[in-house]
Amino acid sequence: MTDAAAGTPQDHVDAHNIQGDLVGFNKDNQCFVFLHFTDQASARAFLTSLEPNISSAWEVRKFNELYKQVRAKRGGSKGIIEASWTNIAFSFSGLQLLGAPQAELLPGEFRDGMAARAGELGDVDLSAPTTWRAPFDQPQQVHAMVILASDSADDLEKSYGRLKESVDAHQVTELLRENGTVRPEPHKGHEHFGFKDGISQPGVRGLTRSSKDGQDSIAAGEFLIGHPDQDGHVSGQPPAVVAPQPGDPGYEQTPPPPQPALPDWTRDGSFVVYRRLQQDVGAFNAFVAAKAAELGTQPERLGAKLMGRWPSGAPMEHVPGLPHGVDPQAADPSVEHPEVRSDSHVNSFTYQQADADGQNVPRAAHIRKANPRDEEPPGKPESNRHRILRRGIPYGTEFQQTEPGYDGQPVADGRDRGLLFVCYQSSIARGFAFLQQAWVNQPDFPQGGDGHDPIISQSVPERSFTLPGAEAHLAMHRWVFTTAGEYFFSPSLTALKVLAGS
Ligand code: N7H
Repeated sequence: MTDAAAGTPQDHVDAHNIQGDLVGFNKDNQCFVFLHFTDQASARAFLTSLEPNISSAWEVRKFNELYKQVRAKRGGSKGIIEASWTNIAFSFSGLQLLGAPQAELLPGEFRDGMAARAGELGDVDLSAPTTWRAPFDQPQQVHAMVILASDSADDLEKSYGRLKESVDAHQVTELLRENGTVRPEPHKGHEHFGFKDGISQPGVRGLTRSSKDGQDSIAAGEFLIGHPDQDGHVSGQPPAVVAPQPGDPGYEQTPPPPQPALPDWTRDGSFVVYRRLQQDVGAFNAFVAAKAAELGTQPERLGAKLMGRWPSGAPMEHVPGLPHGVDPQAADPSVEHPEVRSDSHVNSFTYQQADADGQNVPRAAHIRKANPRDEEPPGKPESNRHRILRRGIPYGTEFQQTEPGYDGQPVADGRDRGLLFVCYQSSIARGFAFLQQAWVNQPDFPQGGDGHDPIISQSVPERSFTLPGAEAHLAMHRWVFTTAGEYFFSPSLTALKVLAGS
């Protein structure tokens, strides 16, 4: 296993100054509380009261390491050591109200917000912002998102109670509370479609260790402002402009306007995408069952082809150490070989050498679209310029086998379930928005006719998916709908003091 936290002196990241969810709260219970501030003075007073409770990346990382050690020593996981965490992030309107210096220099997509960029994300018709849950149908209202996370539901309520006291004492309005919980056993760690999630995460050089073999250690500047990125360029700084010379292409043209540097206080901060994604489990299951019967295959195998992993999380690609006779795309290899789900195997695969044509993992499968790894195009260096840190959690009730699909109709709370998707990156344009627009929603990425991401692509009512081997092109409906979302900024702990005016 690699020690990615080590890095070189240039990779040093001050974990005490970074909010903790960037390294991953990993809690069974979380809530997202969306706030509206009345005026600058009361917003700053609220922030001053909250600031001592904000958990740093150092605390969360230390706790997570200790938790792992204690669990390995004692076995089992329940109740060994526990902690509750609090973080806060702001929308552009929230930063403006707080009087954040030079806020106008923040990137355009962040200033506009997710709803205003719905067209480029494919959030139209059933995913259009006009259909989003309040208050996200009026996005300027949402000034801040507080994230609370605890091991137990009781502890989460205690944290929420403390937050509520502070909210009420400072004339802050709570607009909405969204609750996320991991699914009950035996589905813990699995999303509502039944797949194990949270397996493949990049390590952040200078901050987190890679916990699994085959997991890339990515430059901190891909996730945090003010650090070298994968190309060695400091995130948030304008790219070096090389003046064109006579004879260079474009010499006669007017050069593009220089890109300003982000304000100093953004250093050690990160942009956060919050997206409430509703999952129509009935429709997904019905599609997989009907298509599998048509193609003469097992529903579980077809579902795994759409995802790129088996529901257990086992890879569909062959991984080192798996016996040669085993074909991981024919049946879940972890049934016979549970070790394939261990840290040394579960993420240890690439695509280009062994599976360029997608016979094992189709090129449009969710995990391959969202992270093509070494696949050409786009190639590993380019793939690694579009990595995100996923920190989401499921919401909603358990699906009952007798439930029908949503059929485009509004869904009552008892049947509303999905993912509170959260991800961190130093540039939303290059991170989440790029993935959604340029790869996931594009049927010709990575190659002509590969199809749409069957899980999260938006925009088109009829989507297609090319299944090599079966030589089938599957027409798919949509099973994931955007029902709310916003872009936020998670400032450093030092910047929180600046924003609080202290
Ligand atoms: Fe996805 N799911 O639970 O079914 N995702 N995702 N995702 N996703 C992944 O490898 C899922 C969403 C990525 O490095 C797994 O950790 C669902 C969005 C990326 O190999 C599973 C939803 C975006 C990866 C799911 C959803 C991404 C990934 C396999 C929405 C970004 C890592 C487990 C309802 C735009 C790929 C794992 C890699 C993996 C699910 C949303 C991105 C099971 C249900 C919006 C980068």
